[in-house]
Amino acid sequence: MFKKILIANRGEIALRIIRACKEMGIRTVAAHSTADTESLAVRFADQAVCIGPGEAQKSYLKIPSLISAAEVTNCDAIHPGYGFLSENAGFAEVCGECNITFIGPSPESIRLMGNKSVARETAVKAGVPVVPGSDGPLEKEADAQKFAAEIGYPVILKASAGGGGRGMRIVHEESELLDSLKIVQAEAGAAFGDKSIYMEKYVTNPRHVEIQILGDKHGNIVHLYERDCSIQRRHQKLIEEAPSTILTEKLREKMTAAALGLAHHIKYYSAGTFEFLVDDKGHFYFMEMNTRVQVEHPVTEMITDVDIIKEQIMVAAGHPLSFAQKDVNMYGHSIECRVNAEDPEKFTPSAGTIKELHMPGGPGVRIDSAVYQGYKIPPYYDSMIAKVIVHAPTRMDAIHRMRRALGEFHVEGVKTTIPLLTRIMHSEEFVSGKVSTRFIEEFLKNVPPKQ
Ligand code: MV4
Repeated sequence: MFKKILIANRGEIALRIIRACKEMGIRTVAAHSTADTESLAVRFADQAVCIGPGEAQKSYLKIPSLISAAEVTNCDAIHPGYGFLSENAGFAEVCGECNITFIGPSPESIRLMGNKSVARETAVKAGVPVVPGSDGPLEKEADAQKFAAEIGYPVILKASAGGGGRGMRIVHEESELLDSLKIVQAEAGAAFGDKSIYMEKYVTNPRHVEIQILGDKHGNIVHLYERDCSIQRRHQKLIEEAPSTILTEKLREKMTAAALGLAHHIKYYSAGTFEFLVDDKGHFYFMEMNTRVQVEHPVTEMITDVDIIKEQIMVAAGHPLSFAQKDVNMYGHSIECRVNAEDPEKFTPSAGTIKELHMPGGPGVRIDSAVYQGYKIPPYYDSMIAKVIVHAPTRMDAIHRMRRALGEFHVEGVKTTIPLLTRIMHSEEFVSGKVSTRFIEEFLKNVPPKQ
């Protein structure tokens, strides 16, 4: 097993990894920016190394600084968390060359799934359903017109190097197609240095359902069921839950089998997530794969009792998974609310100092957070200050528990999304399980903001 792990991340996920390491008897080094000197990760890790200034480009994204930090502190592995370098194949490769284990999948898996067009073609080869669309990137304008006419409008243009909602555009009719193509190409070139674009039929009002998997380096792969992440705004998830209210047992079996098939096809190891769209007829389509641990992983931990971070560390060290598929059960219902420090109506960040803080507790409530009373939120990073995760026997019990937990959450000094989350937890739409990727848009339209 590893003796010491460098954590190449910050905030609640850095703390989550430190907690797993402590329980496993592994020492930790927090690599941090000057903006995070007062962070709980720095305080709770065994050691800390400053790797640069607040701007992520000069610290959390700076590969040479992270490798040096790992070398001078004698770390034998690096955990990248999510975001930052977690899906950077080059970083995973450099770690390997320096004899430091990257706690994640192989660089080849990251590269393969990082190109969304290649990921789509790979899914097709593995027999996993995808939305009708172009086989590979669009080469010529005429191809784009031909494909769109074949599959029918609306279509969606996506940058091969995009993902997570970045670099995509919906096209409603033929007259918009060529202009849209040029815009997405230019945007993709500027943002990713890769202008290649592919096309899909646009699925209206879908649900976002993802399947969590875990694989080891011996070819064992298990799934940990699904998460429904349909409640998002501008591709930022607000609420996640498991199980999904729209999966029948039959559909769940098909989707988990598809995820396992694709994972075996690419010889995947570590934690990973297959993202699917599900339409109102119960058809599901592979969208993309996330080759990292995700923000919303606690929802899965609550319903399965599997510690995803510990398993990720174990398999990175070459150990087999500690359990088999037959040992995994799903029980009860879990909901996660992301609490962001932002104006909940305008969704603009609200930086500042947390003057007063009380976080919820009690039965079935888990808080993943790295803030404390007196903490000054740095302006450089995302605005999430806590995740409130509940677990209860039924979905309605979980909703009651989340209402209770949000009611106990008290923050002063910064505006948060707690009032919006509370309103959603009390809304008929959420309670009835009729969520979709248009939920927030419709919700904010129908329910005027409280004065
Ligand atoms: C789509 C789609 C409809 N049709 N693809 C957004 C994130 C990225 N992973 C894929 N996304 C979408 N791809 C087709 N062919 C709609 C979305 C989408 C979406 C998906 C999940 C959750 C929220 C969303 C919000 C807008 C668009």
